[in-house]
Amino acid sequence: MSKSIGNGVQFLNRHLSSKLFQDKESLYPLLNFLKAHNYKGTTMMLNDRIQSLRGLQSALRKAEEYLVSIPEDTPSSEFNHRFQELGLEKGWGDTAKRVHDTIHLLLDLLEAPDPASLEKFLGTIPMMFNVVILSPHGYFAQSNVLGYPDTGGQVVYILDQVRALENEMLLRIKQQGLDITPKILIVTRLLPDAVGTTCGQRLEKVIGTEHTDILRVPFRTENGILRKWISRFDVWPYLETYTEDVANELMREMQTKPDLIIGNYSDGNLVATLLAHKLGVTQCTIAHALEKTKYPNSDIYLDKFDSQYHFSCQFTADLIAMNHTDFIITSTFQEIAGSKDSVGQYESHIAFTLPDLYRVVHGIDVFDPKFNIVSPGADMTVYFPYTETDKRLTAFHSEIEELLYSDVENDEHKFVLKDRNKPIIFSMARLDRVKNMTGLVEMYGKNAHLKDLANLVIVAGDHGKESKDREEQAEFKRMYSLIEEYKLKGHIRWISAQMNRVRNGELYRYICDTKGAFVQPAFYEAFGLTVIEAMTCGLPTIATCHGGPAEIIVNGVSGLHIDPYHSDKAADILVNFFQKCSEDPSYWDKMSEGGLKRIYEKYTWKLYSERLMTLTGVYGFWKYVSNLERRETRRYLEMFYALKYRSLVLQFHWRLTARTPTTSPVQWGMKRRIQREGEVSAAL
Ligand code: UDP
Ligand code: LCN
Repeated sequence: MSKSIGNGVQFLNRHLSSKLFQDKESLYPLLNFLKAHNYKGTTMMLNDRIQSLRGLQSALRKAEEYLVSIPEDTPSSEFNHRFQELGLEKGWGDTAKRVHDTIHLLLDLLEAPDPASLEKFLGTIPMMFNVVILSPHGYFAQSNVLGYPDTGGQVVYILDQVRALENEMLLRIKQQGLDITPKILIVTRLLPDAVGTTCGQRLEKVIGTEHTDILRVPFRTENGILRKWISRFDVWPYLETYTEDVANELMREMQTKPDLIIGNYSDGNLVATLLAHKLGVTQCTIAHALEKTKYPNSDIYLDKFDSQYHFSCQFTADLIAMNHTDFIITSTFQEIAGSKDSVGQYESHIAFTLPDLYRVVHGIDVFDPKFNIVSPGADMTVYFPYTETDKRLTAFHSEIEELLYSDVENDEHKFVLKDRNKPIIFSMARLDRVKNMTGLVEMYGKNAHLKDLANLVIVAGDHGKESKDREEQAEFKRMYSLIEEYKLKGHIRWISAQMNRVRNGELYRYICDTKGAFVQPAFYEAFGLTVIEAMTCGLPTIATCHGGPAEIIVNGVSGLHIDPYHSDKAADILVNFFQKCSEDPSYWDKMSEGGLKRIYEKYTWKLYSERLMTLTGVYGFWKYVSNLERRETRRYLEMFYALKYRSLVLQFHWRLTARTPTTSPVQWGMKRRIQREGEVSAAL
């Protein structure tokens, strides 16, 4: 049923528990799974003393008998020895009570498997100590990068995700009664030309964590290391060699195979696929934004797009990754299956044609149980409601006032607002065409009434240096010409990308003080972290109806929707909002409170990390028991990668080098492997 889409783990649990229920024999995979469990060679859960289901049941009963005879809070270290003789190793819990609960769950499962107990049990057993998170394209760093081309929500998402995940991992390891130090590595590209960022540093500790680092590995070619930043659309020729280098660096840093590999965006998902395939590790993919839906008709007009965007490589990589992965996390339902008026990002990969290249007839199944909606949140220490006055960062107010209102024009801000008393329409995004910041300026400029009611403040691009990004350059020009055309001086403030997140948090709240609103006008927004941030600060949010915000916001309850393709109507919605607020100030409060309520219900990192741990347990088990069934798909994907993806990357490289007879990074990588290993198939 379509309402089950994105609830894969629930379906899987039902399926698995009914399979386990078939007969006694079908419980053996569970027994073998628990026996195979180990960390760096040390057995956990069950040891060799347990050889049969009957043996397992009897050991569990004996353990239960013992546990009821001792105080609940007895540390498991006091009876580990005794349990080892029964066949039970560490991992069941840290106290008698917890060990008892886990044993009880397993006994229940052995008697009558049911989906809820299975999920709970698989979520409880220790399975996640070493995690690799891939996000190859730069800039990935903790400061001075946000707002740069290609550098936005994905970086924020991952940095928040690892903090939440590390906490949850530490908590569970403690509760499992284990003494293991977890490790999370975010793997990205090392950029020797790091332009004032830390992107040239091999290893960087993630602030606010104990066991998480950013590991940077460079893109390498026959001619040495690639020094400069390149657009995310141009990374394809480097990824195969990159994967090999990453595999080596990982072994160096972790000294063991990771338990989970998470890919981010198309490039990270492809590298995750190659690595998970090579190492036999559970894989999770997070798309963030599938470009096919962001650029309308990019499939059918491939020839128009390909020279600039190389979508032939990207869409092929996406198909490979989404089919190879064990599970997919999405931020919303619409990302998978769209709505009644729009096609979902994954849904658009079911069937499509890349003219002269290939036709996809069964690209992905949106009903596949690998799909799970697990929504991110905003860091609540940075983004909190404007009403929490004692937490407010008032020390930033003079800087924020300078940013918004000073008479000076410099590299940080252009144009001056003439009336400080009006509410502010605020927007902040990378200066990508899809973000449609210029569209917002045009919409505002065209509507005299709106200009009367509110000021416009946008944060986008960098006035201080010329952008290397093609789209950004074009948007810069258009922005200046619109400001001129609609005579917006005095009404608009155009601020350069703002990289201080903590101050940005206070900026959203400062806009609340003006009784303003956050407007997100994108033609398509895959999810939209700025929407979440604004709502978490209590700033009423008016956002695009194309993509994530359509689901994040319930129109009229937790914010408002606008359609950027109907900009006159969108401007009227804004006019209406500010008019209503001036007639009845409680309307502003209603939108602010509605937004906050929505956030607390659905968009927090705590909910996210609990879910991710459970998914890793269930899909790890599923991978173990279903290995055979998936062999055919894997062979097909290997073929698709070797015959299609590689040849597309080669063509891209030839275009790049204007058909000069240089060796492409792919050919070079292959040549090296052939020399070393004596066979081509080693590539995968
Ligand atoms: N951001 C920022 N400064 C800027 C522009 C963006 O800090 O000048 C942050 C913003 O607060 C958000 C992220 O970058 O956390 C953008 O994420 P979103 O999901 O809105 O868009 P993306 O850039 O990922 O497409
Ligand atoms: C990429 C995007 O384009 C945004 O819509 C998302 O919010 C961001 O990644 C985080 O997933």
